[in-house]
Amino acid sequence: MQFIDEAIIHVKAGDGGNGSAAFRREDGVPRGGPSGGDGGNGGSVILVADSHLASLLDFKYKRHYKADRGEDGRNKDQYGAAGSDLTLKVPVGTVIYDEETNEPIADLDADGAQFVLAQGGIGGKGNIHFKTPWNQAPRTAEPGTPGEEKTVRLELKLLADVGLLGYPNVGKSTFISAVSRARPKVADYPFTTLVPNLGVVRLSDDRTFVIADIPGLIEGASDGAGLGHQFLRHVERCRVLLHIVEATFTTGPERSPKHDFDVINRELAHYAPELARRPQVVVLNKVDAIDPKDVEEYRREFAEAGVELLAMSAATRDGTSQVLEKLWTYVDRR
Ligand SMILES: Nc1nc2c(ncn2[C@@H]2O[C@H](COP(=O)(O)OP(=O)(O)OP(=O)(O)O)[C@@H](O)[C@H]2O)c(=O)[nH]1
Ligand SMILES: [Mg+2]
Repeated sequence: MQFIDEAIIHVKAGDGGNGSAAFRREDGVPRGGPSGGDGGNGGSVILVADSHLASLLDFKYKRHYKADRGEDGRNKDQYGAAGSDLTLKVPVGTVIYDEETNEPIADLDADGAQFVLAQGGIGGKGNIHFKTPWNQAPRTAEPGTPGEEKTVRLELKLLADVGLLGYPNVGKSTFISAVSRARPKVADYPFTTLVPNLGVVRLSDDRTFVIADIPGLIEGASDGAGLGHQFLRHVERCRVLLHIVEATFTTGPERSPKHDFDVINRELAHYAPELARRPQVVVLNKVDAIDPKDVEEYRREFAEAGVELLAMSAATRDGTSQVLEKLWTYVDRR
């Protein structure tokens, strides 16, 4: 299934129906009084978060949404029926932005959370309401008010406790496969992962958390290099980032764990300074394939910069449980 995490839609709530300005016409009632009923209220456009949805795909193909108008009021005191609301399901974690001002309007971050995106118009009053002792035959009836109309941007920001961060090919997907039941594609080339994946880690019955695997970042990602950095939105809500570096370097001669670490942190700061300040657990992966002496060398280099470097092999799972325990110390600060 295609993963779409951004969409712009236009919504229009139903207008209120007009009130009626009718008069009674009955045998034996020579000058019947006012009998025009009220217009019905227009339907609203409502967004509801639904955990069964994983992407904003539906909104890529259909962009205009309109709720029903309220019926007009009629003769014989009949009220117009209200227009039905239009309910649109969105994935949990959808944030709604005003397309013009770019201001966030709502964040549907829990299953079942609702938001009235466009309020239906109010039905106009019929002339039955305007009869007074000095005006027995009012011709006044109110028109319905228009339903709200707006253009909004929907953005899906996945809900995960831990976000994976790192260059392409360092073993992010291998790690999430090793520690959860998620099975993203793993391959020996960069940009294997094209869309985010979530995995649930179960340390024990009451210690579970969610990890988000996202596509790799490279130098210049903030200017669109590689797959760009827009996927970082999916780690924005994470409490802690697991920054994976590696030292076998199939992808570039100038690379080193510390070089990669610094580059990714620069890209992170370009994307959002706030995200760059999020706690990071840093781990050297693929230690099965390098000399243990090198591991110690890298540790020292990171320690000089004040960063603790863990070590693991996602392939053999050596060291992965220490990484998970370390992550848990950040996740468990609820
Ligand atoms: N020797 C060794 N190879 C590993 C280890 N972890 C991952 N690999 C290999 O490294 C390659 C890349 O692994 P992925 O998990 O796809 O890497 P990724 O970071 O998800 O890559 P992108 O999705 O492209 O960003 C694959 O060939 C893996 O088999 C490890 O611990 N040791
Ligand atoms: Mg991957």
